Amino acid sequence: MFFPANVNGLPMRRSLYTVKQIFIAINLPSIVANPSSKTQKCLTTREDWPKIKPTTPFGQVPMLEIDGKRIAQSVAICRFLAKKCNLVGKDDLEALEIDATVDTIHDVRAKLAAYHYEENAETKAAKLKVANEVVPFVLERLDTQVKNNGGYFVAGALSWADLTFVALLDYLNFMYKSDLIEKYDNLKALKQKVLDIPAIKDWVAKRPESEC
Ligand SMILES: N[C@@H](CCC(=O)N[C@@H](CS)C(=O)NCC(=O)O)C(=O)O
Repeated sequence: MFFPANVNGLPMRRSLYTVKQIFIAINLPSIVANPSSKTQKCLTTREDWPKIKPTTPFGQVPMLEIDGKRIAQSVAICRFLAKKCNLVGKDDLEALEIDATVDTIHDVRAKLAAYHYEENAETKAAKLKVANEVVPFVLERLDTQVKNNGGYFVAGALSWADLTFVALLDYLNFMYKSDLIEKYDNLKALKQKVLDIPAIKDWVAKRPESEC
């Protein structure tokens, strides 16, 4: 379950689901068997949120429901689903590198969100200054990481770190108001490779408009 916006639910949605508004995915076996398939879902709208909020574990979405058990936290949910789809590397060390990359991507997201959602003009300018320093520093290193790993973030194979990065890019660009990867050829190639995966290509062509 998540909002129809390019926020925390996006990596889950882009890799695994098609969705119109907010939904509860309840048929995990079918997601795992066919990640690009439409799953059983319970559609609702943003207006329903005040009613749904108290029924979620911590008053937030995204939320995954399996066999009546409701679980919060997008990164934990993505990691769980990635395990089911063999996107977590082939050993613990690769899994660690993938986790670390996902955390780094979310650090960038947090810096940009801190700037984007700040309302005080002076504080916003200070947060933009921080973002302007941190973002290129990190992207440069992520670009080199992809270059050194056969075109993916870890061990020359697609992982949920690659999906997380590409899934969040639109949202990151929206917050930063520019194309973050314009100068980074390896990240651009990675983006294209992920977007060319047939199930993802199909989803991107059909997905509903995001609210942001
Ligand atoms: N750390 C959580 C953050 C979740 C979060 O911020 N959810 C927002 C939407 S993206 C939300 O549910 N907002 C509605 C509310 O708090 O009432 C995650 O990654 O899942």
